[in-house]
Amino acid sequence: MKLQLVIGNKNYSSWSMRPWILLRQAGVPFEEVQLKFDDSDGGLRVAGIEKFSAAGKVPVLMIDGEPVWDSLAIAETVAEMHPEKQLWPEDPVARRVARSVCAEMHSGFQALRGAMVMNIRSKHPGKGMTPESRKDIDRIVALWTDCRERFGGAGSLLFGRFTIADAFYAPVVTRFRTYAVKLPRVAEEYCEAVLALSAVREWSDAARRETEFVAADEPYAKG
Ligand SMILES: N[C@@H](CCC(=O)N[C@@H](CS)C(=O)NCC(=O)O)C(=O)O
Repeated sequence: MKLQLVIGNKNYSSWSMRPWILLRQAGVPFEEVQLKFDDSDGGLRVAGIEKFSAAGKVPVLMIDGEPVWDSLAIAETVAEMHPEKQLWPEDPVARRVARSVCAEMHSGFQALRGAMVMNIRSKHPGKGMTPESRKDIDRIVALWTDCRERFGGAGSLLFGRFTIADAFYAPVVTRFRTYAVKLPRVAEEYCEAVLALSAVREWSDAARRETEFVAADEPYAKG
């Protein structure tokens, strides 16, 4: 089967980062197709996406030319294609919690996502800390702490070894670095573990090398 993952700018596209980290960290071979964000007409669009998906957003996983769109659908599809990689936790209770925390990430934390947009190559300490984003951060810290305490014993990630849940929270970890969010020890150690993943390092290094400036994703850039 031929897998192509269509992604956006590595510095900015948090949704693209999730399945890319998943595939790379799990050792699933794929071809990367990178499209760039275009905000020249005031909005944000992905130039060239219409060739891959009518939904108009990245990421898209092309499987033998057939699209799977939306990060959660891609993650479920990859897990189904590779049962041997155990991309969800093996234990049924842990697996239910892992699915729930991914769904919560996928549908929630709008305040954090809006006020602390992903921008891996930049540093904006203290920016974006509103009462609403604080509430999202507190919930994420509680959720990480619960996963680490109940299911994380066998390793340093949410469910011990690497799972889809870590891929889903990787862009939150990079945001916490960009905005220098102070965290309790368990959460800080979890961030260190995610940043040490080879796939996260590879993506972040590539993001830092990117030079495109997308104004729509740069609320804190000096004018
Ligand atoms: N729910 C989607 C969200 C995808 C999404 O919003 N992608 C952004 C880039 S990170 C995008 O393509 N934006 C361009 C647009 O909305 O036209 C997912 O989980 O994949």
